[in-house]
Amino acid sequence: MRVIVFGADGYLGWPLSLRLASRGHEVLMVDNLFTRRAVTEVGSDSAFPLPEPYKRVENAKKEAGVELKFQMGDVKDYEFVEQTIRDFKPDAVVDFAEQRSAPYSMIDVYHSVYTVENNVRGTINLIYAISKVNPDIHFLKMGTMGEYGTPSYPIMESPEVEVEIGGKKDVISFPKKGGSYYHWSKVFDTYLLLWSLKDLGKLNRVTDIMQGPVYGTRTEEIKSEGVRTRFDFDEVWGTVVNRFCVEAVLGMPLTPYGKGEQKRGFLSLEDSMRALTALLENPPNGYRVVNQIHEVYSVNQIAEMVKKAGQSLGLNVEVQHVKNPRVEAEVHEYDVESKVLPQLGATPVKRMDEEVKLIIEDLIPYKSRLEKFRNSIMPRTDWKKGR
Ligand code: NAD
Ligand code: USQ
Repeated sequence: MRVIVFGADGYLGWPLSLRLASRGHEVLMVDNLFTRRAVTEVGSDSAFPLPEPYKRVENAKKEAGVELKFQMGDVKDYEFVEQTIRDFKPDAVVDFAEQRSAPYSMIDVYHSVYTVENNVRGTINLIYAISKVNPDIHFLKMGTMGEYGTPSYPIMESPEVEVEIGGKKDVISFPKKGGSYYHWSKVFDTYLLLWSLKDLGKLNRVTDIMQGPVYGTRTEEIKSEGVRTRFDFDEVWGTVVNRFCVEAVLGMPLTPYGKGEQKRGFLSLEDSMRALTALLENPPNGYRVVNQIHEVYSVNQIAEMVKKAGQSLGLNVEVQHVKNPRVEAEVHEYDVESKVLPQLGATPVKRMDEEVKLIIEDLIPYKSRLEKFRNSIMPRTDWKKGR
């Protein structure tokens, strides 16, 4: 296959590019390096040093024997997007090129507007460009499990559902409720994609993935420092499992927010790559929604796992609940249907309790680098007051 990965400099885009290229696919990586700048803006950096994109491509060849191409560019620029797709003639387009931090989207009005504009504009540009160049291109769009919110009804793996309102039945898009301006931007992406395919006929093949938070440092291709992916841990960009591992290494108490009983569906970086590759290598006819989660845990359960792993490596790990800066349910149901990936044989090969130990082992040699960003770790971005 020929695949363009938009957002290829990021946590998921880099390992996916490596995975696809190592399986013999031809990959064009595109990124505007927004995340690098935005992480610096909040006073932090990736845990592992991140070479410039062209250097990363060189390292991939030298250290992993993998051939990649990188192109600087912005998905907000329609002419660039259409021309890139026209020139490369992809079979599939992957879209990771979004502002992906919920806290970043809650800092103030400028960050909220930036998030929604960047994400929704990029999605509409890609819809139009694919439609104009070749509507048969498979559009693999990364959404998020947080689009559903935390409802008490089961979260079906279906784009639509039949409802009865006022005694009349009809079919509507599956109900969604974002928990941040970021999550709402993803809800809008999803509804636009479904409508553009179903009602407008602009696209013929879409996979819309509802992914839970990803954790981990390693994949089959990432075995040396020059090809590591970025790894965020500050209060704005770090996700919970990765943050807890850094807190453990730095001897800071782990920070479950509020009661810590909030649950999410997690997956390891390696399992995420396996699932994305299976979806790309098995494109749908029409619209396919995929709930990409493997392990459902509460934040308290994760804290216990990281504590145990840290202690087994000789670290002194405490857990200290902090006031929840977010507006979210801290106790809720989480009944998620996930059939598509098991049907494709993409079943998980990693377990969180084992992986967190490896993450901590990978981070320990970078302790003095992490120390420099210690002040960026405790939560400061409050959903109601901003930053
Ligand atoms: P990331 O921030 O590390 O990567 C996103 C990349 O997109 C960055 O390199 C950034 O520079 C680039 N980008 C942003 N706006 C762009 C634009 N306008 N033009 C070109 N490039 C642009 O994030 P990630 O963790 O790799 O997430 C990738 C995707 O997966 C996102 O859509 C995110 O919402 C989704 N997702 C991530 C997770 C997770 O746990 N990391 C979980 C669920 C969903
Ligand atoms: N949390 C803590 N303590 C912390 C950090 C987080 O208790 O120190 C809690 C949060 O309150 C939340 C949960 O952990 O309830 C998950 O938070 P997170 O920061 O790990 O993840 P989130 O903000 O939801 O966003 C991440 C990615 C985003 C992706 C999303 C998947 O940044 O791109 O869309 O995970 S999901 O959560 O399923 O929507």
